[in-house]
Amino acid sequence: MKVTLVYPGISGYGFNSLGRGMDAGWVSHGLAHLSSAAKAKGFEVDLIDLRALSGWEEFKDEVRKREPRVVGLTMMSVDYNPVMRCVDIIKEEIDPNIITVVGGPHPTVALDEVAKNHNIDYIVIREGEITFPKLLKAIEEGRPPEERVLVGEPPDLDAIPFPDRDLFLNEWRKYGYTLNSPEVPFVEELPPPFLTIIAGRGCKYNCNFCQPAERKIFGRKVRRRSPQNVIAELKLLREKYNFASFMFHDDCLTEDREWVIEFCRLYKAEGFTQPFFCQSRADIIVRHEDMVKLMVDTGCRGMFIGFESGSDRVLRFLRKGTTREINLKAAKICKKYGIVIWANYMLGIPTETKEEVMETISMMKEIDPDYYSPAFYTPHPGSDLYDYCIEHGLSLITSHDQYRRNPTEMKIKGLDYEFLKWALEESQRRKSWNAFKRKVRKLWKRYARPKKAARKAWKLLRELV
Ligand code: B12
Ligand code: SF4
Repeated sequence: MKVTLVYPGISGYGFNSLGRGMDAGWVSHGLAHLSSAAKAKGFEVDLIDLRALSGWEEFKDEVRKREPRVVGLTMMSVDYNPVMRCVDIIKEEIDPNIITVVGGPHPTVALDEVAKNHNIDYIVIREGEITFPKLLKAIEEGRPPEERVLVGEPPDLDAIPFPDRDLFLNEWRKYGYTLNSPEVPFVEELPPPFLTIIAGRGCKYNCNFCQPAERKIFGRKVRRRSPQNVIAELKLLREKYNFASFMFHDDCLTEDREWVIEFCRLYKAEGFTQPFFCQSRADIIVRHEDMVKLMVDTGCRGMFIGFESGSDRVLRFLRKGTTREINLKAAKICKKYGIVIWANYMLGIPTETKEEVMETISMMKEIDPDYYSPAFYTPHPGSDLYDYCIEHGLSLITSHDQYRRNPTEMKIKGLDYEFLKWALEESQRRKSWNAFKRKVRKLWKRYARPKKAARKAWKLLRELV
């Protein structure tokens, strides 16, 4: 039976956006897992990636050409509009007999809203690797389930097939994706061929701008693949793509110290030297400096860290479990071991005062990260802070397209966004001395000749004083 999966991620860059880094050049592990699970049960699976298309007419042509029996669509909150448009087109303009199935974070956290669209035949909440192939089988055998909402069974992560990256690569190649890399690299420290990998699901922390969404999708207990299973996938990926770097997508890879230590041991033992990035938390970095050092010795080149705010009151409000001091200490440790810092932080958090925003600015100046990733706080459905914003009438969001953590739109009522725009710029302005040090380091790298780099640095210093 023919199954077409749809990746709808066009809310950021729109159609024709394939290959533009992060949002438009990475695979969806959710769909890649559904694909391998369905293929393992004998189904024929292909993909329509809206990012590769020129517009809705091409989407219609593609669906007609592929003649699927079932179309499966994944959906974050931000994907709501394109997904609704897809199912309406499929049912109303192409063939009402095609069976439509949606799943992913948004149907899981906002089921009632999604269920309103009767062009959706089935909604799978939570995880799909077991339930989706079962549903396909039932449809194939002519005994489709009567209930419309199916609760996905959580799979044993070591028992499911590895994600089907070819689902994306083969499709992208038809649209001229020529990069010899499974996914699009995004920082100079991670050279191509680059790819992303996931070692586990869920997060044990309780930040109010994120939870309980993660728990609703993946359950209360974090599940991690065994280090052996991840290494086995990496070995396969090395053979297949000869990758030069990769990144872990896990919400917080470092939360399980024993896991990290064993992974590092195996990574080295298997002869891997490729650099990688992962996501971590400031408190973990401070608590486990020895683990951080081990990770660096193994190949970890950078960490995504959610510093969020420079105000202790705001960090408490966010239930972040860290403090400004911990944030600063973590940054110091990263610098000590040469870990590149990708700093996530937010401005415009409900209840935040201008003084507290200034504290975030001063913290960012001290942290002096390699990459700034600021956001105007966005209330994401499924999180407690979203509910707070709704209860207090604070959300300015009028379309699902706005559920992005971008720093360009007003999201919360009553805040001075002119000030926040200034704060955004100011938070990314480095102290002169830090800027100088960075330039010298860059020159050093570029010229790799001490005398020439020193001459340029001297010139720079004279300009500075
Ligand atoms: C990697 C990641 C990204 C990457 C890559 C996204 C991609 N191409 O898939 C990048 C950085 C691009 C990204 C961007 C964003 N992300 Co993001 N991301 C993640 C992260 C960390 C991992 C996603 C993942 O692969 N999970 C593992 C897979 C296996 O799980 P899954 O995708 O949920 O799929 C399973 C089930 O949901 C279900 N399922 C999913 N789809 C379908 C479809 C069918 C038919 C069925 C049956 C089942 C099913 O089965 C799958 C297998 O079990 C998650 C958090 C998390 N741990 O999941 C956040 C997360 C999904 N992102 C989130 C957000 C908010 C965003 C952004 C809006 C942030 C922003 N920058 O503004 C953007 C939007 C991007 C877009 N669509 O335009 C939120 C979504 C919350 C919500 N209410 O929608 C999450 C949950 C993080 C959080 N806790 O807040 N993201
Ligand atoms: S923000 Fe990060 S650390 Fe906090 S609960 Fe969400 S995934 Fe976990």
